[in-house]
Amino acid sequence: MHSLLIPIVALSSLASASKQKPLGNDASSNFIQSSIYGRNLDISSLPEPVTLPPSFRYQEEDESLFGGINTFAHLEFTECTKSENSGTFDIGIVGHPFDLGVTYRPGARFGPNGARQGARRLSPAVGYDMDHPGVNPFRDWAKVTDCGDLENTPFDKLVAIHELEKGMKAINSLKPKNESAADAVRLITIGGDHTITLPILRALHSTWGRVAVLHFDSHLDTWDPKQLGGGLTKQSEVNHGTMLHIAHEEGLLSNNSNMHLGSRCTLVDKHFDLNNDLRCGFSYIRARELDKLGVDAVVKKIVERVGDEFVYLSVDIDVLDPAFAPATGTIEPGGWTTRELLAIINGLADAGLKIIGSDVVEYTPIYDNAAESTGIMVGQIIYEILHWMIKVPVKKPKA
Ligand SMILES: [Mn+2]
Repeated sequence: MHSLLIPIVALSSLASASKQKPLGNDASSNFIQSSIYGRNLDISSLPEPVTLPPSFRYQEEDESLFGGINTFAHLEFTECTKSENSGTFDIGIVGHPFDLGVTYRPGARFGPNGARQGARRLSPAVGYDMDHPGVNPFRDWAKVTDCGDLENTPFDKLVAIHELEKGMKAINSLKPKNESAADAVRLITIGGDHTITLPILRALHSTWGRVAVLHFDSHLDTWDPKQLGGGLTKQSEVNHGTMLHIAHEEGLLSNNSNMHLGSRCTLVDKHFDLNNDLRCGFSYIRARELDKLGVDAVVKKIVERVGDEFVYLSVDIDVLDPAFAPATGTIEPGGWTTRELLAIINGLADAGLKIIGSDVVEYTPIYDNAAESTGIMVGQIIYEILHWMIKVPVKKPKA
């Protein structure tokens, strides 16, 4: 109570002082009179409920930054797996709370909610930014929604992966809201460990066919299950280091246009890992090459390789240096900065690469710091990907 009174007293004495002794000319006097210092501020006279002045208010449908139930960037929630919601949105943010496929630190199942917490400061009401002049990706041609998280069992890895695939297929079968702009809904998935890319690619295959995977990751994730996990059981074969190998074996990947970006991992074998990676249709740009090439040359190399193919973007946040993304399962020092990653994604959007879907995976909130550095960064990456999808509407291949 006491602390509340002090500023009010201070403000009123300032106000009366300015009335008695106007500062300078009339203009500056009017300026002060029209500011909060020119009035006798009396909290008891404020209208109930207290509301912000119009310049600070969001549109009627917006939640305030702290009001309502938390969704990604305060977007509307849609039950995207339900067929009755066909034609109601164009781009969905969907969570996969799954981490049964990790080899080191567990906990990525809490990533989707952590990312929503990290994205609290983003909102359709303040959707413009200085790097994308004139574009608010939440209020452009596309209706963007938060689809919530997909059900999956914590008791059985293979069943869970099947459930994720089923959920993604259900969403993928919906018609978009703006069919004149794009003829399929597109999804940005929040992981979850990196295993989830496999059920996603399986679900998208019927719509897009083989896709070029742009894989931002410190690791290769094309390891042969026999090499990583020993191939002991079906359960052990599928994990967050083998899913791209399996996706290749299943014919889900482009023959020769896939790329790893930001690679710098340890290898199990002197030759086998890289040979198998090449066999799976990947080339790579190592993390350390960025310093010599620069962002523009990296973008150019990617564009030349991918060309006109449909692109699936998979961002494992361990592509970043642990300084920027400490809250992840399998850390590798020596990675890219957040600014470099965002600039590369922005460059790919400007080049018009045809992005058909995306995921941002391996965020494990329990290892984040008190400043939520990693969670906020995940939100920002998704915002950048959203700009890409808005900029490049994609048509399905003709049957
Ligand atoms: Mn990975």
